[in-house]
Amino acid sequence: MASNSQIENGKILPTWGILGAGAMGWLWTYYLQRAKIGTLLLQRQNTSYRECIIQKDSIFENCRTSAIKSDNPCLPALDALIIATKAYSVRNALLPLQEVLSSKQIPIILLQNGLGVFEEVRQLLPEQPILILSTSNGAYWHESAFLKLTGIGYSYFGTLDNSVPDSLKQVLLKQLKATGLPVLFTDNILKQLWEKLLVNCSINSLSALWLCRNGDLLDNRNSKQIWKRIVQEGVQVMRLELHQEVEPSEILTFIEQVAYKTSANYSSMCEDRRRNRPNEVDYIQGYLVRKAHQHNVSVPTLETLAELLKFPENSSLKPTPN
Ligand code: KPL
Repeated sequence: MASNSQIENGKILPTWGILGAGAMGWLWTYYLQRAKIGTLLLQRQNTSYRECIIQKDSIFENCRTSAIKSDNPCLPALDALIIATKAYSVRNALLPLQEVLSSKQIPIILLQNGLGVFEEVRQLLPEQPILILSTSNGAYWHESAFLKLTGIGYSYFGTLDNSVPDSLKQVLLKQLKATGLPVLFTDNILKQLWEKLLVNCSINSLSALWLCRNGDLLDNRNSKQIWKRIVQEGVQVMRLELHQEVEPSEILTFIEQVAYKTSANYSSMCEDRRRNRPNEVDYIQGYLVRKAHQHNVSVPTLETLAELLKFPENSSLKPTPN
């Protein structure tokens, strides 16, 4: 079995795998390494390491991680595996790993925007400990040259079923907190995921359609009006899904806070549009619309957004790499 254990002062450091070398995959690689956690990037290429330049404030740092081809059957015993691919790629990215992950019972941590991925992964790996990390950290690729970290938000950590023993939750939480990023454990991660879903429905939709930074939406009368409609529609579905009261004004304030904290950021959906790449509409706006239909709730604004955001299917532009 290939070993990737890193040793410091005679102590074996924990090692986390990262599947997906996009902005969020590198952001967590960078912060985990700062917490003295070894990282192993699972990738399509066959190289033994990968590098990336990270800009934080005005400082540039080189981040280097060990790497392995993701279908390598000799995957070392990882302490956890962060899945940082786009929501629509998770299933296919996990397929070659299905056997090794379930035989070693490696805990999986999902980072995706939107909802619906947990159920897909649970179907693939019925016994696996699966956790969710819902974050509002901002990061984007600056002219494909380096990754710019643009804002720190709270990350909520939890699970949607009882597949994870408390002791394991505590160990993973401690390691996540060691990154210095604000990470909170929650017993109600579904509420956080719905709040984030409405943030993504609001910020990502408009920034992708108008090709602007998150912060540009803040002083814009049109965006405020549309956000109100999104929240009014979304909250009705959210209440029915969570069986609990939800205050629209609190969600609106949260959306504004995230837009403010990540004002320099291009949202992930805006980035996808700029590169003419597929986006996560089916897991964000589309998910909400599907749930609304199940509950017979009318969501005309969200339906229109879900249709407008069908990129690149409706575009004649050619995709550009990264
Ligand atoms: O989740 C995001 C995204 O871009 O997908 C936010 C929090 C809106 C940051 O841009």
